[in-house]
Amino acid sequence: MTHLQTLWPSVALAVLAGLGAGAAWAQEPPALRVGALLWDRTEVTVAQFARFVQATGRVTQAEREGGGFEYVGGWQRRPGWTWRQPDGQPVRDDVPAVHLNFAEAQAYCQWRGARLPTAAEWQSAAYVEQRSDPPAPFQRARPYPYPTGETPQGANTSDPDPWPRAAPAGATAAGVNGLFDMGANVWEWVQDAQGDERRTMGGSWWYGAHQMRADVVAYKPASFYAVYIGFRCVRPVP
Ligand SMILES: [Ca+2]
Repeated sequence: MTHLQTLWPSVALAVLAGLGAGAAWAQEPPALRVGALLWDRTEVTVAQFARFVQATGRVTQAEREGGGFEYVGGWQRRPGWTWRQPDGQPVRDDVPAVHLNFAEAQAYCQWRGARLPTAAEWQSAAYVEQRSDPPAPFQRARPYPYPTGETPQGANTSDPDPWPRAAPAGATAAGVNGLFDMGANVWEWVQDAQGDERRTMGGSWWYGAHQMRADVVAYKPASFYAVYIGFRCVRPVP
């Protein structure tokens, strides 16, 4: 590979930004079209959330309150565990941003000109293949029991797999509609409310594959934050 080819992605983005396409556009995370929406292809990462914090100065509730939570025979607060360091240790910046409550997830999406999906939108994208010519084994218009397809294979659950904790973006198998980690890795906040609680979708690396299924209904207090809860954003197709 030549030096020029190696530089191509960053040069292309820098040139486009310089031409007035806009830095915000250049920094949009990879997205895929499903129906009328563009979906973040992966859960929002530490690197992506860092841009929001850099731009807004936002300090999260987990940071203010001394760290996020992990479930070990009950919810335990973990000092120093925040979106910057989900497990309290320096990490690569393409793991999911977690320890974020519903309002923080929503604020991030709004900053990007996007929003959190609804549960119905999320389920449509996660379980019903909508690409016109999907790669095998996926078939257009077919509903699947798991966001990974007919089986949960390739997802990051608590079942044996290469990832003891959260997996980096794009490391697991691409699922229905080409999206990564709709099933497992981290739970994903969506808009649907029940009193002071908000719904979370898809299960996480802490759970077995059953939590990835479409009939699972899970709500959490909107002000809660934990090592297993992240999110992704959607926006209308321009
Ligand atoms: Ca997920």
